Amino acid sequence: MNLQIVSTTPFLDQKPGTSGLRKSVPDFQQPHYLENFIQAIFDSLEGCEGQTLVVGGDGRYYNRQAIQIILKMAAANGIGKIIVGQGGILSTPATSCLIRKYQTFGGIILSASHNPGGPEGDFGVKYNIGNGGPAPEKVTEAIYARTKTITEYKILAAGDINLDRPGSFKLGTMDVEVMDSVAPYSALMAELFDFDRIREFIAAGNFRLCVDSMHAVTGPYAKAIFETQLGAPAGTVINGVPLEDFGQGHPDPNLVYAHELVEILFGEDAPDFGAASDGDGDRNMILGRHFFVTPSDSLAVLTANATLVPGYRGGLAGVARSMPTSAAVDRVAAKLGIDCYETPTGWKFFGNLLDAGKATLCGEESFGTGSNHVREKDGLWAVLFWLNLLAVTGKSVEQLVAEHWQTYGRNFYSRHDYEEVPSEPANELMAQLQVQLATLPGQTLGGYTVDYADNFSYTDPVDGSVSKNQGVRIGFTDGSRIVFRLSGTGTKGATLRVYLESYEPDPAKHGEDTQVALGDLIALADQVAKIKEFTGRDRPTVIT
Ligand code: VG1
Ligand code: CO
Repeated sequence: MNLQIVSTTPFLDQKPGTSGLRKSVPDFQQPHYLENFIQAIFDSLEGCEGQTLVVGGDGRYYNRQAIQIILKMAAANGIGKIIVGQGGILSTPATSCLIRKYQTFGGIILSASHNPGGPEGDFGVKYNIGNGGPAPEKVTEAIYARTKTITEYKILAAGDINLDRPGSFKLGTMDVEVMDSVAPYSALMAELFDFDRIREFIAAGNFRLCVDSMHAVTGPYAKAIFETQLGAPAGTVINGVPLEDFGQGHPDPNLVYAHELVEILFGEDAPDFGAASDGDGDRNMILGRHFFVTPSDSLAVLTANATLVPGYRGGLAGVARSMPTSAAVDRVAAKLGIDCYETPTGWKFFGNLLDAGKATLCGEESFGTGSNHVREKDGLWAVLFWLNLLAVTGKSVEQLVAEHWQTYGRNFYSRHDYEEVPSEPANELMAQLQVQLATLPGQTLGGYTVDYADNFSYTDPVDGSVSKNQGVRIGFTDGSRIVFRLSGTGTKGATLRVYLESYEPDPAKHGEDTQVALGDLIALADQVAKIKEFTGRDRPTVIT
């Protein structure tokens, strides 16, 4: 075995963000950059020698090269076995599925999710623990600490492994198993959802659907599930071939970036149902004919109707949502008499709740929904959940949502993102907001009276760990809310996210345009946070 020990010096910018380490491809291609971070992972994992890890990525540029490096480093670090997706492809939820199915020690996911890819795009590395979910903060902090003191890494001098067909290989003493990327995941979906019912519903011919994989990882999964297993016509899945640069697109399933799908669903002779997923397959956007479902509403509708789906027929233990996600699901939980947890942004905070059986469904406003079937959010799972509901109820997407609002009232909701703002003014904006917090409660601003103002702090109910400074919240006495936070996934400057929410019980007003309904709060957000002044921007880059 030709083991090499390579001297290196630390990079001081390897702090994982909301979802792993994300940097530009040129950053990752610097000599030793990827290797340092991977060695820091191995050094921080106690007892990983001889164990099995899952490795895969979303197929973006540098995925293949990175996997070969990781395989050789794993072999040099005494890992027992690596399970890798064919072609190096594994969606994030499929990786979680494999970690759980084979009870591996953990896994490494190569993705920068919805960030654009290509030689000048972004790349990312995320470590997942043995429950299949993102490493909690204590693990990512240990990895980061190690990156700051690293002096060497270990790698095997060996040829590349052929990842393009399933098979078993040896790398030094380590086993490598290249596995079909789709089959274990699609088998899990078939357990949760009524595939026969959905197949009959599609075959009946009165229902058309379109699924946009945005040239990212879900293409092979979506084709296998929707076209082959559920019998939807060929061509149902668009942009279904994963490309290293995502066809120069931005694989973020929202109204702005998934415009091709949006034009189809809002065009003439539109299909009944549309869905898109992101770079690594954990996000979803749900559309009906001429109708957009906000992710917060989607979580609420799935929760309210969960018992119509085989996998959740027995009811839900509880639900969880990230703090900036609208309170629509809270109203459903209250009616069902189940617990509703509010966590910081990022899927890693749901892990303990899912493991402890406190929550069954979880969701984030950022187009993420999932359940206890894996420990990641899961884009195609959400699409199948909706299809199952449509097949069982025979209702349209719009009908299901409108009826939901009639029962529970409507939480108007929108997120305004100001992307690539220089970091310094963005930090100043947050700092001056923080200073105001103590004096805001009781004040009347633009007709709204401030009920509470704080910086969200979360105490995990399972292990007691505390996560502070998770976003500034200003709540008003009528239940409206504005939340401000800086993104932890961007790679250029800072991204300010402003989350706006108001509650409308009156069905006569449910048809109003969201930006109009939230107009006063939008103006108020600018007044309180001085967004235009600090960012120098007239309007957000992206509104979802
Ligand atoms: C964003 C979203 C957050 C999500 C995270 C990872 O984080 O807001 O809800 O969990 O991305 O999703 P931030 O810190 O930029 O707001 V993914 O699909 O990029 O792994
Ligand atoms: Co993602």
